[in-house]
Amino acid sequence: MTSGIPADDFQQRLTEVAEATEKTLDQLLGLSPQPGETLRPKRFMEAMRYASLGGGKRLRPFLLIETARLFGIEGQGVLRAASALEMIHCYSLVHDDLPALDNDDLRRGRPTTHKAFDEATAILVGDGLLTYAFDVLADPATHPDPAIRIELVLALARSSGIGGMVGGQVLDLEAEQAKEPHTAEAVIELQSMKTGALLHYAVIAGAIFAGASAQARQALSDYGKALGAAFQVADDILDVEADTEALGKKTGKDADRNKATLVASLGLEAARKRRDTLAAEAIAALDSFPEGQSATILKEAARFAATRKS
Ligand code: GRG
Repeated sequence: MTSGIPADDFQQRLTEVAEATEKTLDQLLGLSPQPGETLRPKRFMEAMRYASLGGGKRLRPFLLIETARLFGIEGQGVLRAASALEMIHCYSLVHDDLPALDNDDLRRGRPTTHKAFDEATAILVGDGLLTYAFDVLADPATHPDPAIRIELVLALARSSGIGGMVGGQVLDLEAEQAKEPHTAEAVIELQSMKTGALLHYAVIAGAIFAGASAQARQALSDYGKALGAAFQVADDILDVEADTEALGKKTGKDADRNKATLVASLGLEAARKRRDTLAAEAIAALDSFPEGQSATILKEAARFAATRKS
C-alpha cells in the first residue's frame, strides 16, 4: 500500500488545498448579493459561514483539485467547483446532525449548527448550501464551456440526490429500524450511496473539468469507488476505536443506534482487512497513469482516507 511520496508532502498539500478552499468559500459566502439576488440576510449568512468555514479536512475538494491537476488543469474555476462540492458535503453534515436525524451536538470539534444557532436556521442553511452549490457550478466563472458546466451539474445531482447520498441516508435510517442484522452486501451498497457517491464525484468532476478520455475516467472511477468505500469502512472503525476529542464528534454512537456498519456485519478485524484491501485497490487503479506528482498524491490520498485518525 506504499505510494512512494513522503506523508509530510501529502499533509502539506492537503493543508494548502484546504486553505485555498477556505478562501474561495469565504469569498463566495460574502454578504454582497449576486446579480439576480435581492439581499443576503446577515444572521443567516453568519450561520452559512459557521457551517462551511473553519473546519474539516476538505478531502473532497482535495480529490477534485488533484484529479484536475493530473491533467494539468488548475486555477480559480477548479477551486469554485471544489467549493461547490464542499458546500454539498457541509449541507449533508448540518442536516445529518439535526434532531430529526442523528441529533448530534458536536461536529468538527464545536457545537453543531442547530446548537450554535437554532433548528430552523440549520435546516435553511442546508437548503441554502445545497442550492448555492449548483449556482456556483452553473456560473460561467467556473468553466467557460457550458457543456462542461452541465456535465458537472448533472453528475453532482446524480451523486448527491435520490440514487446517491440522499437515497443512502434514507436506507441508513431504514436500517436503524431493522430487526435482523444487516448483511455486508446491503451495508456496502448503502455506504456506496451515502458516502461513496460524493467522494466518487470528486474525482469524476476533476476528470470532467479536464475533459479526460473515457479510459482515464474509467480508471479514476475505479479509484474513486474503492477510495469512497475505504473511507466509509475507516469511519465505521473510527467510531469504535477513536475518542470524541480526536474525532471532533461523538464516538460509539453507531452501535447505540443500531447503525448498519461493516464493523457490525463483518466484525472489527475483517472490517480492517477490507479497508486495507480497498485502499490497495484504489492505488492499483491509478497504475495506468504516468508516475507524475499528481497521480502519486492521489495514491497517497487513498492511503490517507483509509488510515486517517479523524
Ligand atoms: C442528511 C441528506 C443527508 C445526508 C447525510 C454523508 C451523510 C449523509 C451524513 C454524514 C454523517 C456521517 C458522519 C457519515 C459518515 C462519513 C462521513 C461523511 C464523515 C464526515 O466526512 P469527513 O470525515 O468530514 O470528510 P470533515 O469534517 O473532515 O469534512
